[in-house]
Amino acid sequence: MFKDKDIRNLVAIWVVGTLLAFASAALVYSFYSPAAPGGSPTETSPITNWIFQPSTTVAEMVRVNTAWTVAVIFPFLFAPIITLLYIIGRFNEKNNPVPATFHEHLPLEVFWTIVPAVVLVAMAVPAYGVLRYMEKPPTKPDLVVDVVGAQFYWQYTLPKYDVTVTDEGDGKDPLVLPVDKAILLNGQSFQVNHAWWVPAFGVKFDVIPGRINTSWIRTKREGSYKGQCAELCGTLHAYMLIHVNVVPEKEFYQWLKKKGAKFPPEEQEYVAALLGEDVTATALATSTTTNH
Ligand SMILES: [Cu+2]
Repeated sequence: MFKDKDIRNLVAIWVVGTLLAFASAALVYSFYSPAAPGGSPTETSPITNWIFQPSTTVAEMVRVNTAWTVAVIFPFLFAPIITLLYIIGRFNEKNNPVPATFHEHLPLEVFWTIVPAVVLVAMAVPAYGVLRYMEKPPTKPDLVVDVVGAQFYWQYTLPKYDVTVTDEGDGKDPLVLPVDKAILLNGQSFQVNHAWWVPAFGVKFDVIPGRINTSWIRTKREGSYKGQCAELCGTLHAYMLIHVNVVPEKEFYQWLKKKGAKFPPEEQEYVAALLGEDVTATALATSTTTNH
């Protein structure tokens, strides 16, 4: 017969299920513990080599949101399984020869309608906050990068400097970006849909022929970041790897220079000073080129 003791046991089971859920969330969260100082952000231990250290606020928010979602939904994994095992043991024919005859239980029906509804809201509200933040690109970006997906490589153009790089997936010609700058990404595609996905940036956005999709990043740490096309786009989809080197501003300008960048007039003096060059020589060289 169903007794008060059974109610107590079932409540205990759900409490344990919830605790297990929060323990799982803490475990998920701990996998992302910040990289050691000076270590590469993509350096991972064997157990976490499928996870990248977050390098942007967006990626951190995604990480927290993942742990929170796990904490909220995992009771619904653990508790019903333990409940089922308890009921199989406690109420089988041998242990419970005279079954109870009651049908329906209004408070219980109300309880298990309201609780999942509350859980859905508890997941939706923070997730929507993250989504709104990641979908709001900076109004005055420090740098604009055109990201073009092709079959089967990535091409990046920095229109301000008239520099284009092609990442064939081998990492020989990576995209180089300055650290801690608001960077707007304009995504396009030549033939078919691709998705530019760099987990450490918390960015995965579709690049689609005939339209421009935008995303943005502001990285907190220097390092070599890796990503991958995340849209099944054809035979060599798996080889559309992404390589992004995030470097200090000076190194970024050195890279631009090596790539034959055309610096806009208002930036020339700043760049020359940063790179420790003779300002007048640079200005002279520019005026000579414009005269021709
Ligand atoms: Cu692709």
